[in-house]
Amino acid sequence: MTATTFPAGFVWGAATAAYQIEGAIHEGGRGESIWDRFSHTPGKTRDGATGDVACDHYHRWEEDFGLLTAMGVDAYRFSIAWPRVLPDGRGQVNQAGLDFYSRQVDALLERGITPFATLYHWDLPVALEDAGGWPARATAEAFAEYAGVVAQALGDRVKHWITINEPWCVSMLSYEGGEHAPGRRSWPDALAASHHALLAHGLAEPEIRRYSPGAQVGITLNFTASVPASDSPADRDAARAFDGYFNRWFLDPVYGRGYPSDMVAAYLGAGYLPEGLSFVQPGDMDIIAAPTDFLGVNYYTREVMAAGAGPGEWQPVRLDVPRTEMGWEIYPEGLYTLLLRLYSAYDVPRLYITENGVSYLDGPGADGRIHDVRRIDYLRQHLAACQRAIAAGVPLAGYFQWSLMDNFEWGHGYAQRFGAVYVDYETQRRTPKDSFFWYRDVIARNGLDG
Ligand code: IFM
Repeated sequence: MTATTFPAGFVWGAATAAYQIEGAIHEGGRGESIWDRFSHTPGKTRDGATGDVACDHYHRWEEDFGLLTAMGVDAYRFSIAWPRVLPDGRGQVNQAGLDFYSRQVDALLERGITPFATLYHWDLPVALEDAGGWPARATAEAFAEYAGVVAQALGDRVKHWITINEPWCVSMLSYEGGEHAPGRRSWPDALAASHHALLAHGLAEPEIRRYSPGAQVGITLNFTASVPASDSPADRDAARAFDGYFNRWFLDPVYGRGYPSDMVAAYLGAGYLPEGLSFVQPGDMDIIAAPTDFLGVNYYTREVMAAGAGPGEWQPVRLDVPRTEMGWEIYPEGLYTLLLRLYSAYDVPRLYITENGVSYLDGPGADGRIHDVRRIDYLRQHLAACQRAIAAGVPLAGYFQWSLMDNFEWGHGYAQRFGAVYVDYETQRRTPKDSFFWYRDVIARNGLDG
C-alpha cells in the first residue's frame, strides 16, 4: 500500500435502500410500511413526496445493475423490504417478494458483485407498528423470524448481512424526534425502541448464521462526531453527553459495555425512563453483545456542542463554515478519529464504511453532463481519512458510497440528491455524474489520484 493506494482486497461498493429507490409499493404482494403511511400523511415530507414510485428500481433494477458494473464496484449494499417478504410483518410469507430479491442476488453474483444485504432500513410493516412498533418487544421477536425467512431463502448466496441500519434513526428520530416514520414524540417510546432495535439485531444474528453458514454478520450504526465548542468543562460535558445520546448509547451495548451509565442517569433524571430500564429483560444485554464479524459505519458530519440549559444538556453551535445541501458540515477529520476510536477503544475486529457521501443539487449543464466537483472533493477527503486510518492500523475492509443514485431522501423527499447517478424523476432517465466516473477510476486503481 502506498500513500494513495488501498490494501489489496479492499471492498469498493455503492449503497441504496429499498424504500428510497424501489417504488412499486402495491406490486408483487407487498404490504404497507410505516413509510407509506407517514409519507401519505399531509405535512410529513417535503412537498408531500412519497416513495410510491421513487426511482422505479423495482422495474429498472437490471438497468441499475448495469450502472454498478460500469462503476466497477466489488460489492453492492441494498436493503430488503420487510413488507415485501412478510406483508403483515410476521406469518404468511410472500414468495414473490423473496423471488424479487433472489433474482437480484443471482444477477449480482453473475456480474461478479458481492451482495451486502441490509435487513432493516426503516420500512416496518404497518401491522407491527399498529401492534406497538419498535417500543414493543414483540417487534424484535418478529424481526428475528423475518431474518430467518430471508436468510433461509438467500443465505446460500448472500454472505454479508447487516441486521439493522442506524438504530439511532429507528428509535430517536422516529419515536422521539417525530421526523421519521411513524412520527411519534415520546422519549420513553424512543428509549424502549432503541433497546428493541438492538435486541432485534442480537436475536437475528443466530437466525442468519443458521441459514447462511460462513456469513459475515454485522450491524450498521450512524455516527456523528461530537466536538466541544470550547475547552471549558461545561462544553466538554455537553459534547460528551451528545456523544452518549447519539453514538455510545448504541455502540456500547453492541460491544458488551451495556448502556452508558452517564446516559442512564441523565435519562432517569430527565424523567425519560419513568419505569427505569424495565424493557431490559435478563439475558438481553448478552444477546445484543454477541460477537459480530464487522461493524458498519455510516458517517457524514459532526456537531459542535456547547453547554445547554441544565447539567448534561447540550446546545449545537452553528459555525460559519461550508455546508452541504443538507446543511451538514464537511468534517473528514471526524471520520479518521472515529475509525481510530472504534479500533482502539472498542477493539472492533473489522469495519466497513457502509455509507458516506453527500447531497448537492448539481444537475445537467449545457453539455448534458453533471459536473459535481464538490461531491468529488467530499469523497476524496473522506477516502483520504480512511486511508490514514488504515495506515494507522484500523482494520477497515471496505467503503460504500451513499448513494448509487439520487433517491427519496425521507422527510426531504426528492429535494436532496446524494447520488453518483442523477435521476430525472419525470423520465426516470439515469445520468452518471462526474463523481461516478471519478469513483470508477478510484476503484480501478484501488487508490486516490495523486
Ligand atoms: O439517505 C440516508 C440513508 O437512508 C441513511 N443514512 C443517511 C442517508 C443520508 O441522509
